[in-house]
Amino acid sequence: MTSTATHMALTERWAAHNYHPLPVVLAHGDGAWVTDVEGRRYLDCLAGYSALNFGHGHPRLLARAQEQLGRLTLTSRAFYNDQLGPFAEALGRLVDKQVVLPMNSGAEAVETALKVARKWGHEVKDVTANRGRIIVMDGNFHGRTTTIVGFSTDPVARTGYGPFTPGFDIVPFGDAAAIEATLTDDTIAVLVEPIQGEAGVVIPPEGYLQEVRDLCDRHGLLMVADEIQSGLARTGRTLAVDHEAVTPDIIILGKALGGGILPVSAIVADTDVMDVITPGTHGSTFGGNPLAAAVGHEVCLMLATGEFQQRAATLGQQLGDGLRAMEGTGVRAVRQRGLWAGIDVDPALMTGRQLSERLQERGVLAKDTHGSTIRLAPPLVADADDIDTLLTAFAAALG
Ligand code: IF1
Repeated sequence: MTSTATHMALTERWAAHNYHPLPVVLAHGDGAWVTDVEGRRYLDCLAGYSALNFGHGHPRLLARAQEQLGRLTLTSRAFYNDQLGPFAEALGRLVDKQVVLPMNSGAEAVETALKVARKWGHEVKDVTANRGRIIVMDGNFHGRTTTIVGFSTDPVARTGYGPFTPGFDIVPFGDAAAIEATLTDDTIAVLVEPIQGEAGVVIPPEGYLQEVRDLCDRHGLLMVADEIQSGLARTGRTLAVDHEAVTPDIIILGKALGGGILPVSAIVADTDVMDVITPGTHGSTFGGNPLAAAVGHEVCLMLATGEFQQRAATLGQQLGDGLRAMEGTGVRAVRQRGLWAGIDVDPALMTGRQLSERLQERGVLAKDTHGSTIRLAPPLVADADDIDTLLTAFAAALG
């Protein structure tokens, strides 16, 4: 069966569940652009949900991966490999943390952060074993495991998957006082996306992250930042928390850490937190494998120059200015930080899904988050002409 026929068969199956992926079958990627099986080119403004910050097939990342493919790709955690050390050192230096615990998917890294926080709560904060509680945010998205969807506030993500893991309290995002009002003696951590991606690039009030940091210090809680989507230059800084100069206790990374080539995730922290994980009490088959470590190392070296952070800031300003100029003509709200934007369009005009279809017709691939909100996240290797192309297509799609 051809790939298109397979796609059509899947599309029919999914349609029965009212799930309709965009009718496009991609075959080739090149920088910020992709080509479908019919040879049509699109500007990729989903970018793997920010896993493709460096674009499709970045030559430096491909070269590093291809070199490592021929050397050593997997050893298991029982044996050390010569790529893991340089990766951990470069990542720790990039985000100013002492210890790196490498995993594979983002959800695995989030689960690892939850385990570390719980063990820290019991062994360091002296909360009774199995009673530690973690505060999470309304509108959160941290992955798809049953523990994680158990504290989701999206019925689509969680319905039918119970029973769920206990020990989580949900508060409104952006409201530090709500955290203060909810915490108890058993609270051990606050888990927050510095900017909520799936919720529609929701940026909290200025100073919120500092307020969370301060209340965690006051109450002896761990501040855990999920930077899987917001991190690694997407918002114009290495991490989204850098916009407030806030230092979380645990930083969760993924997506772009794998260079758009393979799954690489990690949690980073200092020894006072990470040392609760003793050798052999956590791990995974592929976590820290030499191929992932080689690519992750190259990603960290590329981010160390600040080039991609600057690109995201400059191109993001161009994107944001262009989108804000459309406010009042179909655009109701624009939330933008770096090369990452959430746009609410007038529901009377069209849904986010309809807008993504109209953008596809005009050579731009993007994905709605919900209702009449669409997220734009081009690869950071896009250029000013690409952003102009995007803005022109966006204005035409609204017309
Ligand atoms: C899907 C959403 C985005 C994430 C944050 C952890 C993870 C994600 C902040 C888990 C993953 C992906 C998952 C993918 C679609 C996409 C997504 F729509 F689901 F919510 F980006 F917004 N923390 N997000 O954004 O990482 O295990 O996937 O590697 O599941 O539909 P993962």
